[in-house]
Amino acid sequence: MNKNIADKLFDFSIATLIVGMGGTGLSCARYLKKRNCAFAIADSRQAPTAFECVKKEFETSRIITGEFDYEVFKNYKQIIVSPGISVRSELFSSLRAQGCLVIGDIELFTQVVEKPVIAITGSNGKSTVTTLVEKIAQDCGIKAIAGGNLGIPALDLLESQSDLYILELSSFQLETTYSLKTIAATVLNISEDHMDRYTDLDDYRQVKERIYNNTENAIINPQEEITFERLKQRIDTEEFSMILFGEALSSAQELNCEFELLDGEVLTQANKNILQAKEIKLKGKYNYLNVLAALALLKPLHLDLEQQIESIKNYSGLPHRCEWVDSINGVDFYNDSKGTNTGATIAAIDGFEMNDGLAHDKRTVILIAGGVGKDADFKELGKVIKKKIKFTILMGIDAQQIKASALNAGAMNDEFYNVSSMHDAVVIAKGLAKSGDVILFSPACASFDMYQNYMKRGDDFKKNVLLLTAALKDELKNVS
Ligand code: UMA
Ligand code: ADP
Repeated sequence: MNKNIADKLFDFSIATLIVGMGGTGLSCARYLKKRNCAFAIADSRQAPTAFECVKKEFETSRIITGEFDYEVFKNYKQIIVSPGISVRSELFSSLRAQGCLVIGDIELFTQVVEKPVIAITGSNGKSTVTTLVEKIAQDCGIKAIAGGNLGIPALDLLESQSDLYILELSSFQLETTYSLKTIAATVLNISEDHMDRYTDLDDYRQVKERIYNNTENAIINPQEEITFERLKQRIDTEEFSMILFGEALSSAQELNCEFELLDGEVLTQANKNILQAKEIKLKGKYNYLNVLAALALLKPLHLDLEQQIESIKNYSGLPHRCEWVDSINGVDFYNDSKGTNTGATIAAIDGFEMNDGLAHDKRTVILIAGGVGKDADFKELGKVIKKKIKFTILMGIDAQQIKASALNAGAMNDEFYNVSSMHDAVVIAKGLAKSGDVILFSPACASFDMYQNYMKRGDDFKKNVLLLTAALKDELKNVS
């Protein structure tokens, strides 16, 4: 941690620059206005979407659009940068060198929040765990609210005057956070993502690990070995406890996980069975681990176990995460549009193996994937496709990279189809499917080559599936 920055408090009497006019920028502007802190707001787009709204709502503030200019920015001694903008550029390095405080909205939130905070990061499962922790806490009678990367910007959460804040944090947000204090924090898992913003996987991992600075309880899956080892080294010099969750390992590797998944079927706490996987609506091994992580994060609150278990049983997950869409002629369609990196898509594919007890040599999954790969290495996904996928339908700008990785792993050329629209992807997938097959849309890529965001992309998949299944159901009716 950079001690100098962590010790520096935000000063509401100094004119501040907000960079980025998206959800984060607007939330910061509203918060500073409420605190009577003067600010300017900048966006590198000439005409950002929120421009008119910003002009109306913050009429006395300076609005700066177009390419970022050091000569303009250097007039501000405090800058709050939105997560989509990298602070590793020369511009921000120069500003920091001038003594300028460059932070993100999470740092400001941290400095003003007065109630306990739980923080969650990781490459996959963040939103699922964050919303599950929120639901369990609420069902146990706590006034709790979740936000951050999940959607509601952190500073907006303060309006709710909650007693517990649960933050989903991205690596981008952690880059500009210095003094976060939490009662529990976790890096759920690490797999390649956002490689267009980091030098390598360890650079990305180390940014994620900042979430453990100043936590009372570090929650970790010991199978995330690099992070686990680093935490073990820190425990001698920093004051925190470690709470472990994960799959039960062979006795030789016994690590004493307090929250454990036994044989992929039973969830235990301190060696006592607390829940059967089949009682949980979320499916797949990765989701059972998500449940264990949620319980571990909540442990410091000493909630009633039975109430927590009831709450978990009633949780049916978020849309766009392995969401069942429809079924026709024995073929099920699943929307996993939030599968935006290879780790997520591999977990989703493996989830079907767990759900139905299907051996993948039967290869019943037809995968629709592709989009913006964010400089990812698709090698592992290629191997999984070769081993476990019957046919793969690809679209988007990095489609060919996925195909090349699978071919390298030994997959056959005639198992691949290239399409340029979601409509074609769905129709071709259905044409290839036999009764008992699953059509899984899990792109392993970001959406912005074809869609505004992953939600619009998932909605388009669902729309196309439902149009197709409605037409096929009509046909069946007419025949009978
Ligand atoms: N902008 C510039 N210059 C740039 C890049 C962006 O001026 O070089 C401007 C854009 O023109 C736009 C604004 O910045 O007006 C957008 O800011 P932003 O990209 O930081 O996005 P926000 O709307 O503030 O949303 C952010 C998170 N987005 C990103 O990290 C990219 C949202 O996470 C988060 O929900 C929100 O803050 C509230 O905390 C989304 C996301 O995609 C879901 N996150 C990534 C992920 O989950 O993988 C990290
Ligand atoms: P995030 O917020 O980190 O993107 P989500 O909870 O939204 O994570 O899940 C996104 C996708 O990641 C899911 O649809 C699923 O494919 C995959 N996923 C969820 N949890 C895990 C996990 N623990 N490990 C690996 N993949 C996961």
